[in-house]
Amino acid sequence: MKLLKSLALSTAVAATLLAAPAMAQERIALVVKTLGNGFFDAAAKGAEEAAAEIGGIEVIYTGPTSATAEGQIEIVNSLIAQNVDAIAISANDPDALVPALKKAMQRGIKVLSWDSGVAAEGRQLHLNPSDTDLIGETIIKLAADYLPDGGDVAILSASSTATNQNAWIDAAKKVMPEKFPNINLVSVVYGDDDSVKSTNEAKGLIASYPDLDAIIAPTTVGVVAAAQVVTDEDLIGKINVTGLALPSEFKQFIDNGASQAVALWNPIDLGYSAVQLAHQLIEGKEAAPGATFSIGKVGEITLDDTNSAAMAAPFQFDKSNIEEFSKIY
Ligand code: RAM
Repeated sequence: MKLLKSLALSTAVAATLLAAPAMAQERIALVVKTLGNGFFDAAAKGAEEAAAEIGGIEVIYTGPTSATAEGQIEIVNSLIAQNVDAIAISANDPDALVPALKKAMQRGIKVLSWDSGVAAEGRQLHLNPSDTDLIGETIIKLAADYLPDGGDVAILSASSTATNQNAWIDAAKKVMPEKFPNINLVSVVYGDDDSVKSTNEAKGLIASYPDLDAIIAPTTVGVVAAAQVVTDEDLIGKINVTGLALPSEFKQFIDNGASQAVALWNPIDLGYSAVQLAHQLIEGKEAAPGATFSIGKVGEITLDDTNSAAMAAPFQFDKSNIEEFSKIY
């Protein structure tokens, strides 16, 4: 009997020990520009996939209700208080987050930015979705492809401090004179990745520029708002809406003709890669120029001299393939 009891006990102990590795040992916070954005929800799905694949990881998916640096600073401070193991952030501002993120790093928390970067002193590494110059060229080309004789285009961006959109817009402006000399950029406005503000900004552009041929929105929130305005104002066929769009949210505007084509990378893979990178930093891998990191099923990246790297080239979506991609993200 005694033997049986101790056998039962040791079996219970063994079971607990076996179960232990499945318990979360690493807590990785995925901090996004704003909650309620389908792009970030897709990234969070990928983050969970990576956590399940690696094992022993808890993903804390969080972000402010509007796309501001202030909201993100509050969140970062609370993550420091919770002593998470890593913070992976898509930043609303390259500089404003630096002091809070530096504090996190001083406390031993690993910090990386992804999607929208923070300045180099505020993070250990940054993961771009794609090459910045390539995205800049892509967003102009998407409009130019349907304007053989040239024309007037306007950009409806996210927030005016968003690192990623600002870098893409700069890259677009840089490539225009040489590669798209007959495309005229008349205005850049900011919808803050907020549907209502983006809708109002799109309406404002249309009212101010009656000859506008295309609206380019390099934001998944802005592009939907602009296409809805063009649809509602009966401007399909006159103004082509394009930019970076999530196929599941945007398919209806390819179907109704408000847009000819848009582009994006895989947001699920982006969130997945962010967690893969955070995990390796937690495990002690050093981020330094030239270092190669594995990003699991997505492949591998090598850090450049600013400790940044890019994931993959954007895909283009049009009538021929948006249906298929809309089922994925
Ligand atoms: C919005 C966000 C995000 C950007 C995409 C394309 O969802 O601004 O940062 O990468 O659009």
